[in-house]
Amino acid sequence: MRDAQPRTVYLKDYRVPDYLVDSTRLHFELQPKATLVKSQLQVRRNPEAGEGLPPLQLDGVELELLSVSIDGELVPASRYRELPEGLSIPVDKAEFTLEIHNRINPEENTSLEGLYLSNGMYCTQCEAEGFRKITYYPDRPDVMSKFTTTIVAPRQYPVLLSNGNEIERATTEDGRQVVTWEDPFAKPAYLFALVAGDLQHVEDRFTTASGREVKLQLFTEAKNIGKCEHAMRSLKKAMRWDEEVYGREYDLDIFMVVAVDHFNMGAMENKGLNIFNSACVLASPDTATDASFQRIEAIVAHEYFHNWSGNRVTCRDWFQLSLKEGFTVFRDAEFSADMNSRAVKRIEDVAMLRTAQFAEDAGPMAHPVRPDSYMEISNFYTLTIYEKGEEVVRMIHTLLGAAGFRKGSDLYFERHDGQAVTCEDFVKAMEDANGVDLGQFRRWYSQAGTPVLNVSDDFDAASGTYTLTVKQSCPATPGQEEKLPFHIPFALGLLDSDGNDLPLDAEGNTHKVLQVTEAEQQFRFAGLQEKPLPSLLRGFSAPVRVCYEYSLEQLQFLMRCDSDEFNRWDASQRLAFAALEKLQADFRNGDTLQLPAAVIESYRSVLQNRELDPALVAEMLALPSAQTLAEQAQTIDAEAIVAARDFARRELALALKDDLHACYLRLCNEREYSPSAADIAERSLKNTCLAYLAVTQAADAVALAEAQFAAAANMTDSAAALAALLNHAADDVAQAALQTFYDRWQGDTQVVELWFGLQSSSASWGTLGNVRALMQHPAFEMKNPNKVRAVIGGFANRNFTRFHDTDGSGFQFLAEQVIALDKLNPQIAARLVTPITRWKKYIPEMGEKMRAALQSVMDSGNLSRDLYEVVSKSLV
Ligand code: B3K
Ligand code: ZN
Repeated sequence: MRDAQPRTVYLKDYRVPDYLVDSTRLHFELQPKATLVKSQLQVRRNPEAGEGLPPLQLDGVELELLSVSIDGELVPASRYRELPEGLSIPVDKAEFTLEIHNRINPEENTSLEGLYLSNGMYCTQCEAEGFRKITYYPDRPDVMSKFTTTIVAPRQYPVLLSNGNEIERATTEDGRQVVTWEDPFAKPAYLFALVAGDLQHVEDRFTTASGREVKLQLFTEAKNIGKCEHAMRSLKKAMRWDEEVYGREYDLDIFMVVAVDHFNMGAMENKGLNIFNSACVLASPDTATDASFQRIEAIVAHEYFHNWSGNRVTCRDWFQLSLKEGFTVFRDAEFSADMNSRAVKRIEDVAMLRTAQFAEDAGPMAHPVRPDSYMEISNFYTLTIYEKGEEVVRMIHTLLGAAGFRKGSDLYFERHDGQAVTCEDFVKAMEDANGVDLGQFRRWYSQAGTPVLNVSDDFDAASGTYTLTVKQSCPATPGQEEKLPFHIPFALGLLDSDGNDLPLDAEGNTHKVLQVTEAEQQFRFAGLQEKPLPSLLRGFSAPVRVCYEYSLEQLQFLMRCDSDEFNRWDASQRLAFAALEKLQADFRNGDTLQLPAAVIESYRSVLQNRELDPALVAEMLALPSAQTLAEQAQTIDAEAIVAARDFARRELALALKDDLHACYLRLCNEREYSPSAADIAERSLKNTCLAYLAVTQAADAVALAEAQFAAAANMTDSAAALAALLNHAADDVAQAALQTFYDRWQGDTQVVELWFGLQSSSASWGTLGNVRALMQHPAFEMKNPNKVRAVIGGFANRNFTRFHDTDGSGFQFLAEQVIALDKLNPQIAARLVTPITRWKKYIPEMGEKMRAALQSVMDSGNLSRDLYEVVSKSLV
């Protein structure tokens, strides 16, 4: 647990490492409570670090030190110093072999960082600073070393894995297995991995573009062996895509993936041995929803892509995290767009960015894509680093074009292969390969906050000139009062009154990317017959908010005619947002709520549009989530948001009942399940219709949900029907469905997680009492992050209605759970506390209740560094 005031680490203090480690030999004797770790490091003074021989500083946390030797000589304990989080060893030569023996306790390790046990299987998680929980080491990404790993384990762990290639296998006299792995690529310790367990595997092969054969293996517990096919297929697609789009081939002879149940995040890109949260790799049609299928495809690809963007070229320090994460998310997003519907992928990503990343940017933990400081790096695996970081890379792609971007990425990989580098090196490679200046663009890396573009226009009929005035600003964020103007690629089109795109230049281009670089700028378009309608920020070409006064008619027109599918959706969101804002105001004033007929008719025409991709129709029909509305509000009045949204949803459902029903029936089919984009799109629209119909609570609508629940041949349909019943059927019907579902799936970990999540996130079913009861369920486990995320996270993040109950009980509940969790798993506790850190944005009576809950976390005392950082920064 933490010192009184945890230290803050600053980017400006970065120094190259004093010593380098040319090779690392690790030897593990696995025991649940007392694993013996022996490490042998070839250490060398870093010639770039200056003169003299300073003491060797090693990181180490929660380790039992047994011995230290240098060149075979035991160093007496009186010579070295044990520090609170490491070891300081005096050095008198520039090159030496350091040998350290220490013991660790994997069974007690509930932080899931370092070496730990998950369902009896040993596994590791070392990023960012978990290796120091395994042995003393210079645990920083700019120390890259060649690792050889020997694992000794009893027979009940027949599978013993580490990075690279297996080079030796033997049995000890007492019958234990000994396996040695060697990774030919130098890597930082955060990419080290070890797995030992009684696992089965599926195997496949991939032939690279240059004709090398790679063995692909996916390991899991025997009961899950039938759930590996989709991930394996996704892996092969990703390997091919990276060759075709980036010219990147895989570099080892074997690529392994292991599924584990206890995991803090989605997955980890350890060299040659990716470790996955089971929920992000295992799927079968009857147990996984479409969303899971797509998430698995994306995450398998993401981790695979890291082999180049992260492993071959890694980060110099953790301030550069977005170098690998932003770039790799961009790579996986483009991969998913190529494999599925591009527009729908973009809509999903932007909806998430706007809801969650914009909120982060406006909250107490706001930070730039390349932060300047942190207390605990685990707190910086954020939406800003990942998703806004992605947007920054995407903007470079937009500015340079696909071919220019590829030239830049080729140069980046060639120039920096085998190095630990910075975001600056990435931008420089892009500049050098294209002969462009991205000087001002770099502000995206250093300035936090979401820029706002205020757009107004004017048409001079006499000269046929249309003028757009764009003003940019960016709100203050912690530590950054004033912002300089950003370089914003602002894509747009202009529509004539027939809905056609107008030519925007002499070449007749109808799509243009304006370079917004000043605080205020004007752009002129000449030779127009009539005032055009602007379609702004097409494809969401920059992570900004655009304010432009569209009329209801103009939005309806864009929803119908815009050639940019993303902006059609965006117009639907603007239209819904305006309507919901009015309803919120009426609710607050005690006025009668009314949804204008014109709004209802816009939805009807979307629903009746048979030309559009059904997935796009589903996205356009869905009202912005309560979380999105909260993010967009000046001051959050949760009660008004819920009242307005529930009212609008019900009005739409009642008015469109017949269309919804017809659409639902049209999309029902008996086809065998496939996670293809076309089939997913149809299920998405069908289940959107079902959810709307259920809102009416009419007997025939509930019967429809019951029938779908009974007959569903895949998990997408089954879960959608169960959700509809939980939200809108009578309690006894919902209860019976829950029981049937549990009886059928209780043996399946992933489905039970889904079952938990559906309940805790249901506005009707997920009452605080029911959520507390779920935590008593035998399948709930506080030490398992997936269960915590499903039950507690489902309630706090996805059950807006109940979590924001006006008595504040939801906030107190969250505070209690966060305090309890912090003792087990600080990373998860620090993440889970987020909803109550945004208290300043709420109306005072609710904000105060949230703040009090947050204060009670602080007052509970002895917080982990992770939780302390978030809570202390949020109470300011
Ligand atoms: N790089 C890992 C994240 C590690 C998080 C450690 N707290 C997964 C990923 O982004 O691919
Ligand atoms: Zn990643």
